[in-house]
Amino acid sequence: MTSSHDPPPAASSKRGAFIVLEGLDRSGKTTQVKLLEQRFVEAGRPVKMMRFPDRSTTIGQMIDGYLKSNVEMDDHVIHLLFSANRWEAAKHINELLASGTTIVSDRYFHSGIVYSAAKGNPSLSLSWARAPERGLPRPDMVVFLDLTPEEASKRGGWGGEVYERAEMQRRVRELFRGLGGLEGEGAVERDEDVVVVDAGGGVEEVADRVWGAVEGRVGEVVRGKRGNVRVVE
Ligand code: T5A
Repeated sequence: MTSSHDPPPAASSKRGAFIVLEGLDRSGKTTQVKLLEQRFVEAGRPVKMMRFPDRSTTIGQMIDGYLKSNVEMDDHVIHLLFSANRWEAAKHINELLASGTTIVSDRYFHSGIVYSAAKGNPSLSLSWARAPERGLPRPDMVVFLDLTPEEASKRGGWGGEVYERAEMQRRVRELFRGLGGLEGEGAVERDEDVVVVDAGGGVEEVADRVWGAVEGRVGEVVRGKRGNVRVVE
């Protein structure tokens, strides 16, 4: 059950909203994306849940092998595969949004740039990492579910994949908080699409915070105030 805030407003504009949830590994993204999807379903609004990486494609299977430490790859190569995995879905994303379907996505390109930059490879900066993402459909809002690596690691199943190490997760969190306008360690330029939401506490409590963060933006999209889908610049 979802509630405490108003449901998504009735549509007066044709296009759907594009909302992305980001966060550390095991921060509760999948749980919250499902609850957000349910909120739209209950309101009778067309909605589609997506997740990146999409491990079902050929490229996604290569990514899966890397994440499970079955294959080694150069940092730039795996970065470009993650990006290619989004480009595989770009046409479908645009079609869904244009047909009025709202997309709620479990990770998207901000994970791509932040996780790669968090590796500390001097030839893989945030700006280098962003280049292959340029031209992808741009989300209307990106919610970073903020949880400390210590709290995330207490949740089930942490530690099995290649980036699930405390130091890596700490750097990822700092970069995301920097993008969201909160104090981070390095000079990270504020990204106006990113908002930081506290992911601590119960599932329903977090769901209400997420909806509180996105409902205004969803309303703007359905009232036609945000125009057509823009692209990542
Ligand atoms: N990556 C990804 C890149 O490097 N570049 C990219 O471009 C992209 C897209 C895999 C890795 O790929 C990297 C980032 C990652 O390291 P993934 O498949 O999304 O990415 O893997 P995870 O982030 O680990 O995804 P998970 O599904 O495992 O975690 P979630 O979705 O964050 O968490 P969720 O909802 O499954 O919950 C985890 C556990 O916590 C419980 C749940 O029941 C579950 O057991 N839980 C809570 N417990 C207490 N309180 C709450 N509020 C809770 N919410 C959930």
